[in-house]
Amino acid sequence: MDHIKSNLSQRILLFTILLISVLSNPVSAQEMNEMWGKQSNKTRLASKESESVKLFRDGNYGLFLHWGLYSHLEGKWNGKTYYGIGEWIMHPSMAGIPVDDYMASAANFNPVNFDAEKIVKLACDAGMKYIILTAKHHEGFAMFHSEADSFNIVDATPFDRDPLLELSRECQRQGIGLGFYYSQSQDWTAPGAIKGPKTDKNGNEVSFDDYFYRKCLPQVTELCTKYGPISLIWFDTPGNISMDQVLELYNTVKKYQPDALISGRIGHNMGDYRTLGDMEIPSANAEGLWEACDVINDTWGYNWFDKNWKTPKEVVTNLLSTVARGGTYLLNVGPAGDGSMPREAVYSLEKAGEWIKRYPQVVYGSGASPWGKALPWGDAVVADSSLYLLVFDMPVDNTLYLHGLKNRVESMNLLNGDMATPVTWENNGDWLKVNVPAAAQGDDYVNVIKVELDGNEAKADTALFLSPNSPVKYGVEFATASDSHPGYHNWKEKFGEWKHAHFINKWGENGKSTWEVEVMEPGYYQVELEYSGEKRVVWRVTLDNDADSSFIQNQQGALPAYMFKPIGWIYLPAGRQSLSVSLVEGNRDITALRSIRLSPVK
Ligand code: JFZ
Repeated sequence: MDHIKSNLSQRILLFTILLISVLSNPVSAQEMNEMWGKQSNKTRLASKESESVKLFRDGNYGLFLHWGLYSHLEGKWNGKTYYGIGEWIMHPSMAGIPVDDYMASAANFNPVNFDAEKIVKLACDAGMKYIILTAKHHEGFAMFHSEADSFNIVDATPFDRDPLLELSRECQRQGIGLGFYYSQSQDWTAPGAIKGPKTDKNGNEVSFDDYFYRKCLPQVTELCTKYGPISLIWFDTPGNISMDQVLELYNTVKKYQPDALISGRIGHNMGDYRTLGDMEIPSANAEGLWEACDVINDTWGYNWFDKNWKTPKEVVTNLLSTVARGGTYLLNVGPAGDGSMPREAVYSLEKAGEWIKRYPQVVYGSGASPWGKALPWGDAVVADSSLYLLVFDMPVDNTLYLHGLKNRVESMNLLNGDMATPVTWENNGDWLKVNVPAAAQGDDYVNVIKVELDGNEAKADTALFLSPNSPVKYGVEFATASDSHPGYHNWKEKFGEWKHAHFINKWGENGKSTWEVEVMEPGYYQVELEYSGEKRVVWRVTLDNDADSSFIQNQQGALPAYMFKPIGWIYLPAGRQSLSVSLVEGNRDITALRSIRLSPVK
């Protein structure tokens, strides 16, 4: 992701140049910088809160549709299957389809089963509040009738309909928001664009400006003027597009659609909200307006072979985890080449939607957990002065432990639609023991317990805590690293399927990773470490605050992929403990520690 992180001094220089050059623009680079600089974007947008902001911030759940010419190729070219993200099939890292061949394949694209009414109804039934459709992806094919460029679904295929027109009408009729994805820099079939042909049809050299002013800007203008009110434009992969051009794009959208939000991937840190790395839900609460974008299987664009669907429960828990961190969940489904929605995706979305209809208060307009991170057995959100406990994995004894809630509890109820079953609880110093009724062991994906508080905003001590009846896992992002190197990386396993990890490597002589944890019940805890590396390593886990500095130490294998390995039992007394992990033997450079898991020994 180095291309995204711009070097500070370069940016200062750019700002200076742009201050002079763009003063005539409705939004100047300076204003942009101020917007993104000191204030969080939440503060900025709160002052002129638009419908789109409300939709995004309170709706909390949207449908992403990657649908294009690639969908009808469904991961296959000339009889060979390319396993990876479907919308990249043309790219040299996949099938490497020549521009002319790819463009010619449009003659066979005829998505006669596209049914905007059905798709919008599905999104509504699923509990989603807006839809974002790929108007043009990296391969340059427009899914709308574009006057600016004839490589589009109306002019280049036998399908004589404009899906964006149909979708925009249905979104308005059924009352949900609509946004468009537009690849502003990469266009693999447009001369001059990033990764596009270097010359035009006549062999003349063309520049990015040619592409930008002849195709990109006119098409974005079309999107903003031909389809009624839109909530959002989802720009992506800015590459090295200039700040001037980003401003032009930004101002063009705002000129015609002042209410529309613009994704952070427009470039140069502009845009109205942040999109996190693909397929990533952060582990700690994040401020401001942001979105996690996820996929219901492993590919954005449809592939015939990808049947790795997220279950309804996974959809629900991913959505809730995102909301509990303070974000909005955008979930992608790739419609097939005939325009239909994959049946399994429909199944998961509808089932998840039925759950959401029973518990709308924990999804819409609800806010982040006061604990700042996931809880051992699930998560928490707040809404209108109540706290909601979301139980993803109910402990076998139906008992939940919570540490550090600062508010007095007035009442607790296990919810199910309109039904509420009273829940009892016990206070024990900083700990709260919640006795969940057996009714919770039904077939619901997530149990919801409403906790009425003393009327004050929910506050909690954000210290890590160990549950006496369920395992907990804490990543190194919640630890302090000393004489070692904390880092974060993304990598692809299958092509285009991103994984993310915080890690600690480069272990010095005194290198360690230290977690401070609250222990309620003294006793033995099984310690497992998640790490990657090579050959063999020896780890030590020390109880720092113990007078005898008790520790456990053992050798384990190390592999290039992150894996959990058991280290042993450690005895933990009650109260605040400091646990340090250090590398005793092994490759000090590459051994990368990712997390610790502590399971009470019963
Ligand atoms: C991009 C596209 O290339 C991809 O095809 C899909 O549309 C996806 C939603 O977005 O891929 C990215 C862009 C940014 C990151 C990762 C994948 N990122 O910042 O981690």
